[in-house]
Amino acid sequence: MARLKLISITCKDEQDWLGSDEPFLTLGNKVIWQAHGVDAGEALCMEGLAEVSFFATTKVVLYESDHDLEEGEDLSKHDKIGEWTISEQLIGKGEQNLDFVGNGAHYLLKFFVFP
Ligand SMILES: [Ca+2]
Ligand SMILES: [Ca+2]
Repeated sequence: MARLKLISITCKDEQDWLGSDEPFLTLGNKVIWQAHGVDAGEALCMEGLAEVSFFATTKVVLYESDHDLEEGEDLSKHDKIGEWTISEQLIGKGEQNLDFVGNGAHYLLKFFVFP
């Protein structure tokens, strides 16, 4: 088992051409974080989020929404920015950085993996 602790996400490039972004992050297909009105250059703290336990690996996907999220909807309708698989092999390796680049956007996620 491992625990994923998210630290922050920085918007380096917005997905929407007009206005600000509404990014959200899923872990194992469950929405665990969402923000509204995000502009390039903004760094958003995620340290208030609960740690998430996982076994072996977990998939993290970043999307940008153009309409309100609805319970149980098909998340693939949203603009997907990128996805990564986080492994428990990162335990004890210190702060990690992952770039999510796609659909015209660029976000940087920082996190730790603890035992
Ligand atoms: Ca969009
Ligand atoms: Ca949007």
